[in-house]
Amino acid sequence: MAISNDLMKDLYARMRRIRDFENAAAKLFAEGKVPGFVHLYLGEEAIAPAVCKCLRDDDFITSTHRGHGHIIAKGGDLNYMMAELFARETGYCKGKGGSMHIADRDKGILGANGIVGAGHCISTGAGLSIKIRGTDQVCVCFFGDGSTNQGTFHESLNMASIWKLPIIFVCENNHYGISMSQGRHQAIKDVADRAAAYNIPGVSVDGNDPLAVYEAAGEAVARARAGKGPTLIECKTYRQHGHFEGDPATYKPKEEQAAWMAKDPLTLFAKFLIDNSILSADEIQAIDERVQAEIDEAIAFADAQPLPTPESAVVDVYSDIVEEVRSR
Ligand SMILES: Cc1ncc(C[n+]2csc(CCOP(=O)(O)OP(=O)(O)O)c2C)c(N)n1
Ligand SMILES: [Mg+2]
Repeated sequence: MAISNDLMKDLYARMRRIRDFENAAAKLFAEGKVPGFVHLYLGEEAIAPAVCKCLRDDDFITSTHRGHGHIIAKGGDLNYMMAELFARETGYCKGKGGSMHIADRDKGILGANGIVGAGHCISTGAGLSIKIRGTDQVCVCFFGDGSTNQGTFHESLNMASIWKLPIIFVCENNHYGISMSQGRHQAIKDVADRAAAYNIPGVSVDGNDPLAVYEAAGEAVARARAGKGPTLIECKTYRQHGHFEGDPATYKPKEEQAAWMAKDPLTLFAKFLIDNSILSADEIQAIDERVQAEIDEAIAFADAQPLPTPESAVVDVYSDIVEEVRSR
């Protein structure tokens, strides 16, 4: 698939936006400005932007506990995201959900999720809804290597395969589930091998190379839109920080960390763009400065927002549908 220079520039900007948002979140968490748990996408920035570049606005994504990158890549609003991290009234969940529950239905973002493996089922539901409604939308399901040991993964791939649902299952294999390395939690090296059990295509790509991810995702999206069913894409990558902010990650071998840091997706892609005369170093710097200004603005916005009132703790406790049924 041809990849234009404009697309590559936009990919870089999206990756940079995630990198800067996450670095800011790490700093703000350390300063005590962000309550609750924060799981960062640092090191995995090549994946969600490349996949979401293949999507339309009316397509869906499901996310995980490590969701900031997915949400930013699908066009989530940085101000409302940051306000949610600050637990403020104007945040995406009115300050009640925090990092792990950000959703934006208008943008097809069906939600980050603290329940490992829940996204597989939500995507399968979204895929079934698309099929029943007869549209040509697709749904991307982002998930980690650890979650592929959950029953939900196997049940969802089975149903998606037999019903030919328009889903792209994107495994972000960062080689860890919390502190447990992939070699200790499953007896396979390539998660993509699991596609064979469900008779769907399974591909394994370098998850630190946005162009490789874009290529695989483009094919899978076209297949899903054409009614040919789901694909499993495994993106090999690495979680540069601990499982959550505050986890010192002493279980990660130093050589392993160093080897993956040398494959940092932002550094490599910037070098690729410069080496191939797609962007100059000055143009990269201009993008970096523009993105940093966006992040600074989001932090200033969040900081200026009010905290939720104590009374609001009992509002929106049930979903709209429950309220609606009750009022009948
Ligand atoms: C159903 C469920 N079981 C266990 C947990 C605890 N837990 C949180 S994250 C995690 C590991 C997830 O690993 P992976 O799917 O590889 O995602 P990663 O954190 O590496 O992105 C676990 C076991 C949970 N949140 N939900
Ligand atoms: Mg993992």
